[in-house]
Amino acid sequence: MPAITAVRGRLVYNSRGSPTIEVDITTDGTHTGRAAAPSGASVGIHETASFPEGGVAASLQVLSDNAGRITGADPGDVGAMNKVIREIDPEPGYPKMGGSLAFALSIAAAESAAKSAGKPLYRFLGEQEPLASALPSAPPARRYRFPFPLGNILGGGAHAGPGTPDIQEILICATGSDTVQDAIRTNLEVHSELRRILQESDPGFSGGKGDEGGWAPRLDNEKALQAAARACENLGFTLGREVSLGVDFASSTQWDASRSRYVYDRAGFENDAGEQIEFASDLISRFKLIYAEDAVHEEAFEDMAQIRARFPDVLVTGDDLTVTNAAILERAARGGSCNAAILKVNQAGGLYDALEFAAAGARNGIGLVTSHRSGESTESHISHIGIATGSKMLKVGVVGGERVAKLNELLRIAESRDGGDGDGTEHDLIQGMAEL
Ligand code: 2PG
Ligand code: MG
Repeated sequence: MPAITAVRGRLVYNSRGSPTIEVDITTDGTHTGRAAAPSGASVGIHETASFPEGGVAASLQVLSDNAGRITGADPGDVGAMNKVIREIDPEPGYPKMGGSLAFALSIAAAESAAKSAGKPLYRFLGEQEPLASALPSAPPARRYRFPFPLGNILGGGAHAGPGTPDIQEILICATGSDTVQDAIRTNLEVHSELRRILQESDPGFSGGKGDEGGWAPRLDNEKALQAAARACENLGFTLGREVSLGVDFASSTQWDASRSRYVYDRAGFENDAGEQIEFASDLISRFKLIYAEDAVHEEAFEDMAQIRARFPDVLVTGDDLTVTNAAILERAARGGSCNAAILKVNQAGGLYDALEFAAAGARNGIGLVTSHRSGESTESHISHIGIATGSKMLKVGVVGGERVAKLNELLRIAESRDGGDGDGTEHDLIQGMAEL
């Protein structure tokens, strides 16, 4: 059994310049895994809080107080690691250590265990319970596929300043690509053509970007979507074929619960619950969206179900709605609220919680979209998590060092395609793109 021989934590900064926690875990004195926790700007009310009172310093104190429990533990079993973490902080939501420490500890442990086993991280994770037996093709017959990269090309809402659209993200996905290399290149081309269009229509456009590398122009929702569609068409693509657009409405940002209305400050209108369903449906139809995330606020399960019923071929996706919580996903599945859900490990806290969520998704036929946060590290564990969980898409942006790191990791993993990762077993072959 591999055993953790050293653990160390430190304060580092994320892509937004906010402090976060990084953890190093060494297995058998040799194999070190490292993970730094990301953080969101549009945070669901049911998400795990990142830090306890006292912030990063308080989490680091919990880590050093409990280093003795962590050393000696088996990092090769995500469930066993979860037990160790739960001994330190048994309450739901990690009130003592904070979700960020649970994230960094569990991912650093998994990386060091994968290294010590000589396996790529995606395969180490794909073999872990409760995920492995919930997937349609369990080991040893497992077929790993690449999720479609889904990237932010135009940002607004909580990710960009005044004058930008109210909706948070306009996303590109190269739905017609049959290789991950082509999908990444296509997303980059659209991002770049969109800049040209924005510059042409507003010579004063500074080239400014939002938190995730999408352009942040002074445009309303409608004009922003038109510009994104034009960028695709200028490159000779037909929307819904070679490429498709998606939107993260992040509607909880607009939702004013005291007045039961969605307030679109920047565009200057308001929607009641029914009008919001029509507003989102209209955009989905006119722009042939393949992907619609949080089109209504985080507690509007029935309104989401209406959108889901209208658009069976669209990935009607929960993010703030489902917050990487297996129990909430089961509820959403029972009510038909979504056919896809975002998986962000730090929304749940630890890796084991996220694997439980992925297993719940697989059992209920809910497609997964593994996702970055707007405040990111330069690491690329989520590229492996996306593959391991059989995600349909990997939402990681298009440009920016912390986003490209995830895409470049997909390119490295693709080198093992058709050749396996060297140990000659069948189940490690990467076979093409996910089914949308
Ligand atoms: C989202 C995410 C990532 P944040 O809402 O989906 O795109 O943003 O990390 O700010 O919650
Ligand atoms: Mg979202």
